[in-house]
Order: sequence, then C-alpha cells, then structure tokens
Amino acid sequence: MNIEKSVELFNKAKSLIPGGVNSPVRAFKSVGGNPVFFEKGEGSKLIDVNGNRYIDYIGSWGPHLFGHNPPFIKEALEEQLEKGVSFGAPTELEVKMAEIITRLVPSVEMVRMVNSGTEATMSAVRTARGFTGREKFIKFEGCYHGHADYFLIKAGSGALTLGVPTSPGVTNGNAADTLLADFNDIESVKRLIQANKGEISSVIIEPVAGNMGVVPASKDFLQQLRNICDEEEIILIFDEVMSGFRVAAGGAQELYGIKPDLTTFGKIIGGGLPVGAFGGKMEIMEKVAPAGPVYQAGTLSGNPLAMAAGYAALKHIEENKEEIYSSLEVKSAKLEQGLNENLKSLGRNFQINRVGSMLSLFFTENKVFDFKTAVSSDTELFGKYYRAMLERGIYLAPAQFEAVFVSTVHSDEDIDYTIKAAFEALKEIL
Ligand code: HOZ
Repeated sequence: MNIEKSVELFNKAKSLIPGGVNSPVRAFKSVGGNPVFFEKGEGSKLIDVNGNRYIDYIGSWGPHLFGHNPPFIKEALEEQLEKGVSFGAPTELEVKMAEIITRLVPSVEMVRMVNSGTEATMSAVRTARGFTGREKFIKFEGCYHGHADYFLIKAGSGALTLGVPTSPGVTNGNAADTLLADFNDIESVKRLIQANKGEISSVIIEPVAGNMGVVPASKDFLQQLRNICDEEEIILIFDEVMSGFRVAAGGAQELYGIKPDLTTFGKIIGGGLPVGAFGGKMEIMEKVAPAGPVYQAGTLSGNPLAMAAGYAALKHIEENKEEIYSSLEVKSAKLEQGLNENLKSLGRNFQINRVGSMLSLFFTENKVFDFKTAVSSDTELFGKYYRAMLERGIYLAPAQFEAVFVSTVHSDEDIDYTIKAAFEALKEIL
C-alpha cells in the first residue's frame, strides 16, 4: 500500500507537534510503522491522503456509532452553521440535550455539559469531593479516565501503551489522594476502604473497561461495589465515556441494572464533536456552581454546534433503539465468531472479550479479567497483527489496550472481508 503522503506529513508534523500527533496513541509507537493521515470518512470507511480506503474499526475512538458523516448529524450541523457556531450563552439546544440524556439514562437527574471525557471525569471527582467533604478516591488499575493529574496513576490507554501509566509531572500530593484497587476484585476495594475509613469521597470505574482493551466488570463485582458505596456513603461514579450509549441506549448501567450516583459521558454524546458531560443524583449535582459551591465552567461548554450534533445522535438513538442495538449485536457477534473460528483453525486459543459493539482480541491464552491478565497479552505479536491488518485495509486502534468499535453501517461484506483478512494476517504472523 502506498502511504507516501502520510510519511511526508508525519515527518513534517514531528518538527511541529510533539511526537507528530495531537494524542499519543495515534503515533503508532507500540505497533510500529508510520501513522496514516486521513482525508475523509464515508460510512464504515476511511480514506487516507494517498486515496487508500480502509474499513474503520476505531470510529474516532467510539463516537461514530452510525459511521462517518451520517446524514442526520450532517443536516443538524448544517442547520446550526447558518445560525452561528458559538454564543457563550444559553440555548434551547442545551435544555433539549439535558432532557434527552436524563430520559435515556434515568440515574442522571441533572447534567452539566463539558467539552471532553477528561473534563467530565475530573469535574465528577471534584463534585464528589465537594459533596462528601472527603479528598481521597479509588480508581482501578488499568482504567483510564482522561489525563487529569490524579488519574494518571497506573492508568490505561495511551499512558499504558507508551509505558508511562504513572506520568511524570504528577505531583506526590496529587498521587497521594488516588487509591488503587484491582479491577473485578472486591476484596482490594474493601481493604482500601478499611485503611482509609471516612476519607474516601468516590470510587470511579469504567463498568466496561475499554482502555486496557475491553475488560467487562462482572455484575456481581459491580453490585458489591454499589453496596459498599452505599454502606460507607461513598459516591459511585461510572465512567461511561466509552460505554455510554454504545453498549445500550442507557449505557452499561442499563445493561447491568446497577445505578451509579454520578456518570460521565463523552464520545457518542457529541455525535463526533468534542463533547462530554457528567450528571447524576439531583442532590449531588445541585452542589455544582452556580447552584452550589463546587466550581466548574467553560466558554465552549454546551457549544451550539456540538449540541446540535450530539442531540441529533441521541434523538436517533431514542427513536431507533431496538433496531440499532440489535443490529450492532448481530454484526459484532458475527465478527467475534469469525475471529474465534480463525483462531481455532490456526490452533490458538487467544482471548476475545466483547460487550455489544466493543471488542478486543488479546494475544494471550489466559482469561482477561483485570489489568494483570490484560498485560499478559503479547504486544509484539499484536503489533505484527496490526501491521498485517493495515496492509489489508483494516484500520484498528494502533494499540493492544484499546477497543474495536463496530458501527451500524458496517456491512456484511465489511465483516466478511475483515474475518478473511484477519485469517490471512494471523496465518502470516503465527
Ligand atoms: N486515549 C484515547 C482512547 N482511549 C485515544 C484518543 C485519540 O488518540 O484520539
């Protein structure tokens, strides 16, 4: 495949942008090779600057549930463009957005719009601290909640991929308030609570972790977490930046039937534009400024263009729920089954974790249920697989510790082609 223009652009970018990219995983450091620079997205495809077409399984890291540029989001954006792109003042769209979020996710009684998942998680933790008057919080090893200082401690995603799960620049003071538990291990949570009695404000978790690859929490574990948080008056925060509106219209909390106190959103909520949100119980959210004293603000928060795209996406979900999630399930199950059959016929028992349209293939024969089992995956082999798939026109997330996202516009042909390409790629590298 000729990617000459991407090579030229990356070389130029490296002298102008740190590492040549605006977000680390995109630099292909862990998989090797030159990052592909893109020009266009069309449904399930991405077209690079050399005109090569790829079946895209990143979907902008999750938001493109309906593929690139769906007509209903495009129309909403065009309509808003005529009216203006930013007012820094309230609009009716923000009210409609809050209404639809609270309808789709009933644990969210009140919601504040922000600009990214990182803003959502850091504001949620601050709100929980303000509400409880306690400073410490618990996060899980391998979960990633954006790049606020106190989250970059044994974090997943790019931090893990680049080998800096605990980032330089995070002060000891910041790190001291972050307590680390093991994913899917309730005893590790109990021990921390016991050792820090009355000092823990919140527990934040990705109920379907997507940043150490896809690793779902067990229902029993989440239920026990809910119970302990109730007993100890600790705020339970579900980070649904990835799973929100993806694994079900009401997110992972609908799937598991467990209600958190606060939820954070991103990705799909902006229909592809930079949006995040946090929300939850009224009594907690009423602590947020200006209703309450916990400060939180942003000029671009509730931006009309972003709200128009996000509202169009959520409205589409609300009106077509059954169809959307059953089609995603059918397509994703077909992909999972095809990959499993490939592995079987090659005599390998590598693990595939899947929740709805989020999936990861781990190059390990161990069951993957937490950070330690996730990192037992052979990342070098993943790199080879990645390059072999790219060569065949399949665009996966360029790191083992991310997810594959299937959209409603991936066709049967796309999935069949992907399974065939994966067979050839695996045969080549194993
Ligand atoms: N950490 C992001 C996904 N988990 C990567 C986002 C990006 O590079 O765009």
